[in-house]
Amino acid sequence: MTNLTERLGAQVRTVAGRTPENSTDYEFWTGLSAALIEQIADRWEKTTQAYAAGRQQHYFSAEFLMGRAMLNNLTNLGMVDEAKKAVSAFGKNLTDVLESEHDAALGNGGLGRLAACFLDSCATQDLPVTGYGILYRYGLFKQSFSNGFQCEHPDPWMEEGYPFVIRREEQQRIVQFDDLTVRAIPYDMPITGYGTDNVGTLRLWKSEPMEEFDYDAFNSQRFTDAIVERERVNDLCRVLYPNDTTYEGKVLRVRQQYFFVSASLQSMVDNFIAHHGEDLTEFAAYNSIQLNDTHPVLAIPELMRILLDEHDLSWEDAWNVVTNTFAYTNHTVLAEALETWEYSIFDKIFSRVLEIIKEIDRRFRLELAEEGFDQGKIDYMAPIQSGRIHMAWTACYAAYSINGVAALHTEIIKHDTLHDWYEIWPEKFNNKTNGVTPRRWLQQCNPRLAKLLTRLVGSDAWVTDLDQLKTIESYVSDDSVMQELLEIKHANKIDFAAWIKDREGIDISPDAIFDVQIKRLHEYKRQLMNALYLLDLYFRIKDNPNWDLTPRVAIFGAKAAPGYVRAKAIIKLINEIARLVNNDDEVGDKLKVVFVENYNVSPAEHIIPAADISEQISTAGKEASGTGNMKFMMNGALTLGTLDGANVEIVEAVGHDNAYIFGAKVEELPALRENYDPRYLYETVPGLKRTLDALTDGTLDDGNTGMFHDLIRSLLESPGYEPADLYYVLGDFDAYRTARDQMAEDYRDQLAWARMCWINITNSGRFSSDRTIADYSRDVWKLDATPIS
Ligand code: 26Q
Repeated sequence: MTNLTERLGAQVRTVAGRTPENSTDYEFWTGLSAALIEQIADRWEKTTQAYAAGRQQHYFSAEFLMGRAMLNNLTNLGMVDEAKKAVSAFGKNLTDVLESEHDAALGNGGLGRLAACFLDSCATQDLPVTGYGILYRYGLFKQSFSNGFQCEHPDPWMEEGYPFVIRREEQQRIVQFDDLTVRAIPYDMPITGYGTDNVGTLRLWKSEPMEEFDYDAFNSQRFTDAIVERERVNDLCRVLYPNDTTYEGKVLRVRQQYFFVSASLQSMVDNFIAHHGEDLTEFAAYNSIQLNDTHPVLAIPELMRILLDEHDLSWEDAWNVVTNTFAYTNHTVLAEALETWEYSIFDKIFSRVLEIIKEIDRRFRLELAEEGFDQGKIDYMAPIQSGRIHMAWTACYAAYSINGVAALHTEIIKHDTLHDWYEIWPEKFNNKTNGVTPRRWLQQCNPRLAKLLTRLVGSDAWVTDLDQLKTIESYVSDDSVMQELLEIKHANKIDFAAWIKDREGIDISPDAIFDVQIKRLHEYKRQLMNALYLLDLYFRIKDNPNWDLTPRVAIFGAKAAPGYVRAKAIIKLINEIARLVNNDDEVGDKLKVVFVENYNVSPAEHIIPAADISEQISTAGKEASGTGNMKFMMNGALTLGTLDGANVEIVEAVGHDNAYIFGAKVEELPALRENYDPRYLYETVPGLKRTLDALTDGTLDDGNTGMFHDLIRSLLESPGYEPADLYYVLGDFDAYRTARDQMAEDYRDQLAWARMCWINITNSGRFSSDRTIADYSRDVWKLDATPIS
């Protein structure tokens, strides 16, 4: 069959067991997915075979935050219009069908979404790169609010079937723990690229019991033991850990890590032997592995184990392979996020791996002692230290490349977090500023703007070469184009207002400034400072009911780790502020506060194209890069932010006139901290006292939990082990307010505003993940493009 309508009809019948006319949107989604897989099957196999024969890159990540797959695949294959027609032939609407897809939320936030953008860019550039991770049965928890408090619910995202992963039964491997043996079954997801026949792969591993049923045990008194044993294995991949900052030493988590790296390495080694023979000393000539943070660092001792125990290499030969195979990306400078594991855990569940780590540690100590380093330094840097295994230290020792994710962040790891390693091995360190895919984050989520860009560029070349946008920067002085840009943003805001009305039941005016902060909830990201600004603004409106201010809508989206009490308090606070503000008739449309429930990839695709302001207000030095900041920029929102992470490079690209930058700089903070007195600011900064007092004087209600008192305490009192207001919220508050007030004034001049937006859009080229991947590929991975046609 050639016609998509016919194929779709047949697929829907197969899935639904009834006529397409009476099938649901979700059944259409399933049917359309099947038609899509059918379309790419042959090319996918051809790509896999082509990549298997040459030098390959492998991206190891505990998280891939893929979001929805359908629109991305349809766009990449140039099938959107065809799909629209096919779906409407049965009286359905493609938008509804697309909206019925679940998000694959196999990640927490930035790190997992970065991995997804990278796969998109690798496929688009025909690069032989494969992703490896875990097929979690439950993705990141679903969030709901109950009386303003966050509640968490499981997300069984593929329970109703998910056609975009294919089980590869015949490629299963066995992963051996001391106390447990499991089968690892790969589920492969095709990764299509834009304008190419190549189809890459994301390989997600699922754990299963060695035998489906232990019949002997079932047929005896040990029936329940057999069930428990089965569940122990199934538990392995059951859930994604929802912490994205504070490290938690859970045994199940380290099992997950070992499970997926062991299975992945086995399949890589087998592939090497099949194509290049038994001499594994050549392994690194054909394979390189990027470690997405420390979560897959166990791959280092595990590859040693495979080479030593299963292929009889000498320690020296094996270590030579390993140190030419691994590259490590660091994503954080927060001390509490650095992964270390208790020695005794390793001893219990993979003692052979521990033995190997001990030998790595012994040789490390020897090597440094020979170089004349003092014992204190050696003890600090060694992989094993006071009964704990340091994953980052191990990675730094073994990896041939160590990179940060934005220029500022790389400087910080070189001179602070990892400075001892930098002193010894400066040549390993490099920067790879993050990027985001312009396919999903511009072309697909903002079709109106995409159309304008294509018209002005003269083609869709910008979709795979975002630097092309620079060539249309000069339209900044063409008022009719600027007018068109304003109309596009306005139309996006109308769509978004309807989406919010439907989802949250709140009316917002598309004429207001849409001021957005969407990201995980963390104290360093300072959603609290944003909330305090809104409360202060509310009081100023109440003081001055005739104030002719530009109407504002503050939009939040954020999940808090379930155990992060203070983050959950901030969510409750924002919801209470929303309740206060949104129900005050005197305030009306001047200010609305919206907290989007269950923020995820697909809500982001609705929010970002409608945003006017991108809040990027982390304490300087704390946000490694940020990637939301880049998505907003591409869609013509202005950054209101600190000089942190990639904001620094965004300002470099657009100039200070086209962003709102405020607050303490990273190099100023130590001196500012010396005599820092948040209580004095509380007393003296106009409006601050009344705003903070409102948290505890009955204006806002924390449901008698005491959580708002705790927030105040965190700002004003030191618990002893850390200073008061660790994230400098009160220190930056006044500068933040000034910048944000100024922004709202500037918004009145719409043409001038449009020009700033245009400069942002047309200078966003360097924040395409295509640029990031080209950099990795050239400097670190040493890969050649491998087009199949
Ligand atoms: C570690 C141990 C145990 C359980 C969970 C974790 C864990 C899981 C996820 C630790 C960290 C994460 C995620 C971190 C993350 O998303 N970092 C962000 O990475 C982005 C991509 O580089 C950057 O843009 C952000 O600045 C950074 O915060």
